[in-house]
Amino acid sequence: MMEPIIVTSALPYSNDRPHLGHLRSTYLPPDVYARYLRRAGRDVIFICATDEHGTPIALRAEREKVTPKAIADRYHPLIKDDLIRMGCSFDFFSRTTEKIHYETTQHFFKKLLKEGCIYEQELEQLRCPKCNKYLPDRYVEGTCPYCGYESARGDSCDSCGRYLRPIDLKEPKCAICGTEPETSATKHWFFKLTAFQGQLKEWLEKNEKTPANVKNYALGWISEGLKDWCITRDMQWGVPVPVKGAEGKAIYVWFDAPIGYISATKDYFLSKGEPEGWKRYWQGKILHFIGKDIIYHHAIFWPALLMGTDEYHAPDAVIAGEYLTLENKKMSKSRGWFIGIDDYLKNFEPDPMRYYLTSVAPLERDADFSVDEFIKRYNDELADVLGNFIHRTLTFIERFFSSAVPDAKLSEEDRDMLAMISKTQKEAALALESFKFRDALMTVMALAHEGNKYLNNSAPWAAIKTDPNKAAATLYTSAQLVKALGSLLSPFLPFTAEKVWQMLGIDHSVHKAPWVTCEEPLKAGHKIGKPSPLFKKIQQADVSKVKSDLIPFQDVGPRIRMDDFKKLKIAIGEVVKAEWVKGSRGLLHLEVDLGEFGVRSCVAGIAKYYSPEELLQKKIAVLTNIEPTTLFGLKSEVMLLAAEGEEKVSVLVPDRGVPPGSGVR
Ligand code: B3M
Ligand code: ZN
Repeated sequence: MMEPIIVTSALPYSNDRPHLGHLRSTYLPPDVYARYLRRAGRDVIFICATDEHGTPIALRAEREKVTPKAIADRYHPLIKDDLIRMGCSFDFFSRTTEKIHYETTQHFFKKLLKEGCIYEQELEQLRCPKCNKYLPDRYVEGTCPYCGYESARGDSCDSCGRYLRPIDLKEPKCAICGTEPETSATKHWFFKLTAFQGQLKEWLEKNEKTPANVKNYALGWISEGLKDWCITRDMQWGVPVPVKGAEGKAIYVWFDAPIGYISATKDYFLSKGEPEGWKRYWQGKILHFIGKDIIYHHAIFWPALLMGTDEYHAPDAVIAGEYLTLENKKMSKSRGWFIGIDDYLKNFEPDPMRYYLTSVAPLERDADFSVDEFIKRYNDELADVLGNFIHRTLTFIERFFSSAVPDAKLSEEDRDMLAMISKTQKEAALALESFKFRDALMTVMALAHEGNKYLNNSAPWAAIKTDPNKAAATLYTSAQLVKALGSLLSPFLPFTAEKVWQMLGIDHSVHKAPWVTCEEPLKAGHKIGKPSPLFKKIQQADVSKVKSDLIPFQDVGPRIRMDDFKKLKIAIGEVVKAEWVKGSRGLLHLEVDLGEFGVRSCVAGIAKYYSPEELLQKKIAVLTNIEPTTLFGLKSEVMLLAAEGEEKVSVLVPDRGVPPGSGVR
């Protein structure tokens, strides 16, 4: 019997929608892989779920004053929908708040306890005296002890990528109220990670499928020495710890999340009415696709848990996608510098992005998304090569041969061209089997390039008049190439591939056809469907629209609400008195007439740019509800607003005559 294979992608936290970085590292590669395996006739399932526990969700809930479950309920369908619309062909997409997940996680915990892999220990924890609660993981923010980054969180540092504990942070603060926490001892449960060092090392060294980036990181950590791992937290939200004396504690999210791979598989088979069906997959090949920031969790923690239970075997491969930058800058959700999948799909089809993200770089290298490069690849490769070849072939067959694949005597050149199909198929399959998705796609695209060249050289539009057999042979051959391209591109460009097969008049889905089908020729006389262009070229005139559709504002910082903007009371005032502030370096003292709000005093650091005379009688914009201060003994009640150019500074002057006191909105 064929070996069952389970493919998973990392479970997204259900507190935010996915963006292109997630797609590139975590969701697209396993989708391409699973799509290929299905067509290669393998017994594969592709499983995912939302990761609904932990401080990321609890904190967000706390800030919004709703329950964590409400946050999870809101994001689960959005995340699932974004990924599915992008073509991710999950067999099942579950949630870690399902009952089956709680049962499975608690079973794991109890089994590991029984096997002697879990022990209890008192531990110093941070506690917020004001919120009156313990502060696990992201409930604490502070300075990273390793790199000095000031916004490190209690579970990791975004700057140096290190795994942290709340007590490691320097200058810790409660993430909810900013209070400096106290320490207090509580009881916790630890997983004996240290006991698995040897086994993990052996597993990694022998593991042939796991790519080098993951292996090297993980072996490095093992050689530095592992520490036992605290797997419980003082918080309500999470899977309850299934032992006495653990009231008020939950299992740590990184203990339960990967177990979600198993419970989601169970959930899938429960939904099919085959409650035992999941087992064979977890006895078969296990392949996890993840982002590089969670290699530790998947190449150290998770395999050790699996080994410890004695019921499972460690994964056969952990494949980590590296980062994607946006226009060469790190993506950042908080600064608004990212492209959400949902935003992308508002204006574009999924396949061009799938093409770009797969072709731009191998998975184990960092890559950049640049709009210029996206347009270039779209136009030069998808439109000019692939789309053009397919469209010309089909329209010539329609025009010259009444939409029937012509019958012809083939030349050696035609046969050489046809031979490339089988070669391409084998090469692409080999690359796909070893997760070299870019190589596989490039191999298939090379076939399109060759086809395009062949069509140009054979010029059937001319040959039809002088040598009809040659035109027929060219188009017969080209039709086979089109069919093969549709077939071989199906893992990468699933929507396009289906359209190609439809236009060829093939009556079944390309996704259900065996992978080697591309080698079966369409018969002479086969009627094709109606051709239509696959990719409309992006014209020069549309480039700026594409840019504004895709690229977010540069670093505008966190968005504010209208309500917050309205708190700023800005008004126009006339400068009725202006003088230098004696003893200061750059200050002017102004008196500003604000009409019905009276004449107000303003001390402004603008003396380097304006003399008192220049400002006198000017109408300028000031913020009137700033906290008053005193500078050099002078009261400053309003704040002058000015534009800061690179070299010049300019006060803001209304363009038309408005009376002093006019509000600015
Ligand atoms: N939710 C972290 C992340 O989204 C986490 C992955 C869980 S995989 C078991 O990056
Ligand atoms: Zn607090």
